Amino acid sequence: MRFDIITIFPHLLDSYLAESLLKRAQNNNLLSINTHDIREYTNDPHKKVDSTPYGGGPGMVYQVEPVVNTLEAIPRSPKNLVILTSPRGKPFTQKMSQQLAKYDQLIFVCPRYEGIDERIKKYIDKEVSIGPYVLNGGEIAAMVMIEAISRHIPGVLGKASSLEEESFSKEGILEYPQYTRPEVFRKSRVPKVLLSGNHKNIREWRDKKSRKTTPSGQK
Ligand code: 6GU
Repeated sequence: MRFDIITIFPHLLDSYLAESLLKRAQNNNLLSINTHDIREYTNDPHKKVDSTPYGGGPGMVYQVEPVVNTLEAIPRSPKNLVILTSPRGKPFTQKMSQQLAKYDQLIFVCPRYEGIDERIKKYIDKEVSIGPYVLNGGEIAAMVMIEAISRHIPGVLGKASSLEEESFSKEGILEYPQYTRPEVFRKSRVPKVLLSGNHKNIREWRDKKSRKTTPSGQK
């Protein structure tokens, strides 16, 4: 699967990509993440990519031309989708992450400042938000989505079973609480049932706990 990120800060995510599981996934050719600097696609001698809004008002607005130039320079896979990151978009959910994982290529357009010239919409397939708050730019939002989507690509997670048992993926129910060594930490004990060796009881306990920890609205 191929991801493309259109941004004025192509290096913003470098350290994350160099350290995370996504690095290994890229080395194993399971996915590729490509950043594209909008400033490289402007005809402006000062590499300006934004301007003041028509009609007045505060802030700056991304110009449509350099963004479209960037978009058009990206090679397209047959099954691709262009996503605009925006607090006005459709809420990103686990379900959406599964649907988006079916594409060969996702291209994220990440505006900063006050936003982007509305005429970009002609080139956008889907507008997505990662939550009800406003970020300075869409780059981190794109990374959040890429990370959630990548987990559905076979081989990205270490063990196939980690996704199966993981939060949300089983009927949208969150994972049960986990414990490991030591048995006692500062008087705080591991629940007895987990030390009992009784697998039926353990399964029932985990099932009860995972239902309890799933926030309503996510069940
Ligand atoms: Cl996708 N972008 C921005 N700029 N702010 C957001 C967002 C996206 N999702 C929530 N807030």
